[in-house]
Amino acid sequence: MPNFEKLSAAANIARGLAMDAVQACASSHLGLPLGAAEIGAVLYGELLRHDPADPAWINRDRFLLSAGHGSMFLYAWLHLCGYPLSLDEIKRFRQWGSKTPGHPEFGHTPGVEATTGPLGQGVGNAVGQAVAAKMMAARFNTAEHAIFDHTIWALAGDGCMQEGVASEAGAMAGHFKLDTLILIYDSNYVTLDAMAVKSQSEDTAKRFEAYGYEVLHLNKGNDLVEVYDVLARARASKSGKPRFVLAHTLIGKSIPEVAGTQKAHGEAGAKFVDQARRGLGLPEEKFWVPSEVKTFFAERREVLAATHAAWRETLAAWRAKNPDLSRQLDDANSLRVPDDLSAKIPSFASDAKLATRKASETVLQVVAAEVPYLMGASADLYGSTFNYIAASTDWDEARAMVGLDVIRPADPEETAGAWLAAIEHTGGPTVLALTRQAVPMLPGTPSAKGEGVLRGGYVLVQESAPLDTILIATGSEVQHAVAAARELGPSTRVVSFPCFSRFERQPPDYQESVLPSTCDRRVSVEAGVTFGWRTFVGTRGRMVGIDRYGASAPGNVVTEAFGMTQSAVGAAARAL
Ligand SMILES: Cc1ncc(C[n+]2csc(CCOP(=O)(O)OP(=O)(O)O)c2C)c(N)n1
Ligand SMILES: [Mg+2]
Repeated sequence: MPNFEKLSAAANIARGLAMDAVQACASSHLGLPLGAAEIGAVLYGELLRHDPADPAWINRDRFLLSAGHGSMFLYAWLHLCGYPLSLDEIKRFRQWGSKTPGHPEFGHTPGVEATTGPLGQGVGNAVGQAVAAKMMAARFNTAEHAIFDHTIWALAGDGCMQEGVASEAGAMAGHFKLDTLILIYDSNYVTLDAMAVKSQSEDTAKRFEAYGYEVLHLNKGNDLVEVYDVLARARASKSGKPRFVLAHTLIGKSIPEVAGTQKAHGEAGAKFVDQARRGLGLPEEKFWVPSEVKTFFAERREVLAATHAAWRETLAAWRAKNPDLSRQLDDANSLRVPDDLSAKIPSFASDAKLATRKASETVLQVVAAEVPYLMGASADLYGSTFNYIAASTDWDEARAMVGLDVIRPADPEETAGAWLAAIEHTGGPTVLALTRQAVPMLPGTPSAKGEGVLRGGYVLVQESAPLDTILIATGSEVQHAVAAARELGPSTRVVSFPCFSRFERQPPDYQESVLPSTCDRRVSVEAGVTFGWRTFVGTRGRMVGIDRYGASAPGNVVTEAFGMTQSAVGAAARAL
């Protein structure tokens, strides 16, 4: 049995930290940290099997705060339970350069398992992590050794439950029986502007039951004994289903002037904090953590460290018995890509005329076999996209997202290069924008094209007379640029430009060698909005694109009607 007295003290200290931090910066959200303090105490004080001394322990339980606006909940508990997040960082809540930004950022703060803030998204992240947890157990556990048995916990609020993404991901977790997931719904009857009843009347627990969850009711979400009882049952359940805990809490608890109302959601309660702190028995000293709470968590850390050490022994025994699996685990963990991956990709006939989607299918079979940790998904479109990972048709919008590489290859060999680029890029996600239209094989060797894709843009057709005009294109439009260059004459260069962001990461002299600043007669061509192209064509340049919404017709009719043709590119170049 947990020591409820100590947990209760910890809950109130976490409340104090949230009050002091929000009061100090005069902004943010007090409602959730105060309302869910008992849930935090039971998780961080008792149930989570993690190791604050090693936030990267691979078999740790993960906790995701989907309701990211309540970030002080997370920071207070991470600090108290001993993650490397100092009290100074709590004092610098929401300040420039601190480890405690307004919304939790993955990779920035130790112990934060996902970037959250857009409501509902954390549920999506949690489902993804629950998939990964299932996959790790299925791939690596043996009858003798279970090295992966962690749980993904997520805390989501009313707003999260209203978001489509939470329903979509949530339903998927039910369908796939992701029993690695425990989703706690902080149902506190309040959203931002109003009482929740103004905007929702569904029976959310029934909805998740219908998705295939085991539903547990936590009626008194501020009663430590009941919180522990229900969450421990959720953890121990062998139902084989994800668990949905319907928890009722009092938003803003401990600030009576606002508790239970929408005024509790944000920082409005901050002006009553001095009185509220006295009500909790906190001393005048702000950001106060008493030694009994420090000792409680220090002792807890010892228990967790011992659990972690025992796991390490199991891991060592597992490694000794399963050298192949052991190697695979290390490869997956370091996202290793075999050195000879590109050599294994079959070459395409030089006269091939193939949709890049089709070429991608061929490449993907090799990549999936060689990179076993690759996980695939298809938006019920496998039969038309020929891949596990659905292609985006909105690549021009995706390009605007910071940290996302969008690659739009032009022919089968560029498609192979695009896959290699995506697989070797571990610094962020990559979108491959593939076409259903058959495209011809472009001039150039496979290695030049592969290398060119890695660089984001490259000279596909070199001019054979002093440079006069540069045509820059991506994807299925590169063929039109190549044809137009033939017609325009030997002073025309064609640049294939599959990935803006990769090109922008190249050294300036490489960029200059592809797009010399001395040549300002430039035309871009791409069957998408022209947004973003001005940077590369310059003020004098022209852009051939489609600045309107779509239309339906056979491919050749659409490209003709939208002017995605050799003659349109030629005309734009002549008009410069
Ligand atoms: C997708 C999205 N829409 C709107 C917001 C703005 N927003 C932040 S918190 C919030 C209300 C959330 O209500 P609830 O989840 O019940 O949180 P509580 O008030 O209980 O803390 C809103 C609308 C957001 N962060 N994300
Ligand atoms: Mg709410």
